[in-house]
Amino acid sequence: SRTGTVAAVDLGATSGRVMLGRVGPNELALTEAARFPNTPVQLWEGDRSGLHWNIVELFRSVSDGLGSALRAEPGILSVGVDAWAVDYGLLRGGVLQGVPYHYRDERSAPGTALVHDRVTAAALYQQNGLQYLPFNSLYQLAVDRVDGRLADVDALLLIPDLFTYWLSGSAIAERTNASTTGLLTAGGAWNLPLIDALELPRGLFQPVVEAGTTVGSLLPSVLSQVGAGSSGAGAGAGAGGPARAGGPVVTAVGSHDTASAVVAVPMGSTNAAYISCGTWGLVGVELEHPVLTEAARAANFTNEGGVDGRVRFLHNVMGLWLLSESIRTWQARGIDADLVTLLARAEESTSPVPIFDADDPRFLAPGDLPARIDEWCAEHGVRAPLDPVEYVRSIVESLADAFARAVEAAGALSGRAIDTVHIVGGGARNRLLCQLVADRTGLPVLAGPVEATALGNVLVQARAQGLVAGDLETLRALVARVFAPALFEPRHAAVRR
Ligand code: LFR
Repeated sequence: SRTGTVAAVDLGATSGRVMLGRVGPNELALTEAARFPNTPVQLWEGDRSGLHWNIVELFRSVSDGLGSALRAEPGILSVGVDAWAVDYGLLRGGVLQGVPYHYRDERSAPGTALVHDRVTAAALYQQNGLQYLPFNSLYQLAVDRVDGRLADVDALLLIPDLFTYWLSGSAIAERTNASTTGLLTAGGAWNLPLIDALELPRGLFQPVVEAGTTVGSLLPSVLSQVGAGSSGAGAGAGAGGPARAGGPVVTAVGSHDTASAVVAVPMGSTNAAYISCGTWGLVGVELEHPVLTEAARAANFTNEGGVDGRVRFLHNVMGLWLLSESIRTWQARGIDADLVTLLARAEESTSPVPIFDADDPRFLAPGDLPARIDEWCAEHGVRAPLDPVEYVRSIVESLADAFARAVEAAGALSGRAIDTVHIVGGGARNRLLCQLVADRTGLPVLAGPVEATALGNVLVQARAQGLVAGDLETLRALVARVFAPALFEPRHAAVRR
């Protein structure tokens, strides 16, 4: 076996990055080639302002980032893209039609009734095992159909698949992310009876591929655009090992960012729970088979597709969005608010703060977040936080509370005796959060890696290239050796409300 380098494109709801992963039998190193903001944009649509992804700007950032990556390491073997779930672009004859919507856009509001009038929520859960989120693709598509946006299109590509298409020319639907549309069967095929029942055009849906599939090569037009003509990309045998003639291939990875993150959670046992904490806090366990009980549906637990056919049995908790959207609110008002400073002060403060329900759907939409916390407090007869430090502490305490409840539910619903909680993603950097999750669950918390999503993306590509071999447990053992997590022990027995 050999050592080689792959590039992971990882797009989150607030920022994206291109990471180089150098991988060998006993080696796993991650370096950042580029990092860029992902800022949504409001566009007037005749009677309201719609919230969209600035998708073309994002693609330019990705291309520039791949250019930097290829200059740093001309021998990159493969490129893979992961991004947030659910959202999609619509195409006609290979050309993007319209600007993809952001899942936080309010247009999807009527979608729930449109779908549930045809198929009940309980029947849907039996078929797709998904937790109810008002923006799941099938609800967005029901609205698009009624609004006429599906009339003249012939393909749907989920966000990472759209980037894969623009990089390689291949139109596919990677299975882990396709599972978040609500339109996939448990077996991983497009659910044609459901697609027909919702009167969605069958032709929109692209062939489902598994993570690890080579879908094509970087297009010559992309290579020349990034300043790495195919001669350049194929010629140099850089430090990463022999280059591929003709430039890197494009590999389907666990293209749902959460699926890639779960690949790199250094779990050592089936009794470990994970919290993939970025914009969202995805809390759950990995299973071999879905749990489709009425109790799981009532607790709003999802069975999303994982890499290697695993099931990501988890619940979406609001996540660091509560912090980022609060900061955005304060800054828009000219209040000098810096997250690092506020978190440091929140860690020192000891004054009791209100614990609100971080699961409340009122926190979904963009806008004044602190005002909605105030509203929740007023409705529940508790005092609202007084200043940004108290808000930050209140948010972190409330997230830890919601995480602990979700960990407990994940164990109970899946029949696992949870003994460890892993926190990966940006939240693993938040020491206050990690400690509070340990305290509230009464379980040891293992924090890190922060870049789990990029690592999972890299590892699936590396395995496809033969740089590493083995099942997810083998890959996780490698992560655990190289990125030893930080341990937070509970300071007291579990706090349960
Ligand atoms: C996390 C994530 C979640 C998904 C949400 C919306 O980035 O992908 O898993 O529920 O974003 O797509």
